Amino acid sequence: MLYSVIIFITFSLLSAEQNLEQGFCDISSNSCENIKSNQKFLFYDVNPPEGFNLRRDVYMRFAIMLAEAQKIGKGFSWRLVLPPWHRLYHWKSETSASTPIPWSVFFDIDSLKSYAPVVELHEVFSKTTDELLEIDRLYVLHNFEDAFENGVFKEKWEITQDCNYVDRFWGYRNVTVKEIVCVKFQGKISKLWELVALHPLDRSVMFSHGEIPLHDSYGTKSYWDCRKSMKFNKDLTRTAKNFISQFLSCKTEKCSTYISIHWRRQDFARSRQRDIPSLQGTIKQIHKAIENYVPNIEKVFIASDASTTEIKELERGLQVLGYKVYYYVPSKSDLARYKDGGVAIIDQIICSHAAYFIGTHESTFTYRIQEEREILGFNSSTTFNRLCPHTGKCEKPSMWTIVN
Ligand SMILES: Nc1nc2c(ncn2[C@@H]2O[C@H](COP(=O)(O)OP(=O)(O)OP(=O)(O)O)[C@@H](O)[C@H]2O)c(=O)[nH]1
Ligand SMILES: *[C@@H]1O[C@H](CO)[C@@H](O)[C@H](O)[C@H]1NC(C)=O
Ligand SMILES: *[C@@H]1O[C@H](CO)[C@@H](O)[C@H](O)[C@H]1NC(C)=O
Ligand SMILES: [Mg+2]
Repeated sequence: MLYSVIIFITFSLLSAEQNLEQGFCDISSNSCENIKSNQKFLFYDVNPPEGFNLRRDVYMRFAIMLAEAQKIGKGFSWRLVLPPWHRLYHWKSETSASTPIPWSVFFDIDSLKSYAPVVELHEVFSKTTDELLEIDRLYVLHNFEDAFENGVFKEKWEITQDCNYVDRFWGYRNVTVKEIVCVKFQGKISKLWELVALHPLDRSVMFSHGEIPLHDSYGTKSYWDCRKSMKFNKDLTRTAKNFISQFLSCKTEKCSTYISIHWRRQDFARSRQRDIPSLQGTIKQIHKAIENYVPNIEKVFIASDASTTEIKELERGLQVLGYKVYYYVPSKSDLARYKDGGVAIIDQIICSHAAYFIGTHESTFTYRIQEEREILGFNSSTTFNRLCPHTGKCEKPSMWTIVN
């Protein structure tokens, strides 16, 4: 399926190049400029309420879509534009509120580029001679009302008349679009090539609600190759490593000196009370895990979005049992530099290197730590552990182990 679509795209690319050789392209648009550089741009955005870590998964779907197509298509010219980070629901501090943040603040762009053909939006801006960046076509994706037709899930899409796109364009006012197409969509992400192929002359397309298409295959080698390329920004890694060596007495990748906990609170504690323990329950479970699995450890690192009051209470409870408790509190200047997103990543890196990790059930923040530990080569039994509710069942987390 993917194969036939790629052939179609290659054809359309050829015809555009022939047009160029014959010396015409649409002067009224800036497509001449783009044809010259022979690059086409694929933009996307994600449903505004989604958090940082779910967005990382959406990125992987698109990055894999382009990387796989690039493997097959000769002269592949699409570039994935990294959508700037803007006004995320969980980002409460002032430093994160104002301007859209490029991916380089959080990730190692060279490493991303080593896996997939990606560019930052500011790189696209710098190639745009007009004052306005005008995207050729925006596909606004939305779900079918009923995912199951006669009880079966079928991949499909359908162009519809109406849909809402409240202009956001990652917070930029100087980005706009020529045409908007509304599409009901369900299925794997590579199926988006069918939409792209509808208008072979488009040089730039955008998909809104990028979270709707699914991974072509989750947990495969391609998945992990892409995941491994998502290295963090070097400053963030250095800051996390300094903390680990200074406070947690470890200078190696796989530490044996501390245990780490991701204690997800806030909206999670409110909406998923049945899945998480009380504060006292959390203390007991940490104590029990240490006794059972890493009895020589006395240092506990806590990553959490809890209020300071709650964290202090957890700290006191653990201190009473004889543990030393650590958590990362950014200085004012670190917060200004790394923003809420970077601070959360530093928490994730510190959790990743611990001898033993306990996460929060079905938190994507926890999932990303688990993947990081798989990449570091920890025994999976030290990674796929969760805090359990006070009563009722406590299913073990699914083990998504690495494929090299
Ligand atoms: N610094 C820090 N921030 C956290 C921590 N846990 C959660 N957060 C913040 O809260 C956000 C959590 O949202 P998501 O990234 O979507 O992850 P999630 O809400 O746990 O998972 P889902 O809602 O199921 O997708 C993070 O992006 C952080 O901004 C933590 O341990 N440390
Ligand atoms: C749009 O505005 C931003 C600043 O708000 C600027 O950096 C960027 O270059 C502008 N884009 C274009 C195409 O002029
Ligand atoms: C991983 O840990 C488990 C439980 O401690 C142990 O049984 C298993 O042998 C370990 N696996 C490896 C590959 O070390
Ligand atoms: Mg979330």
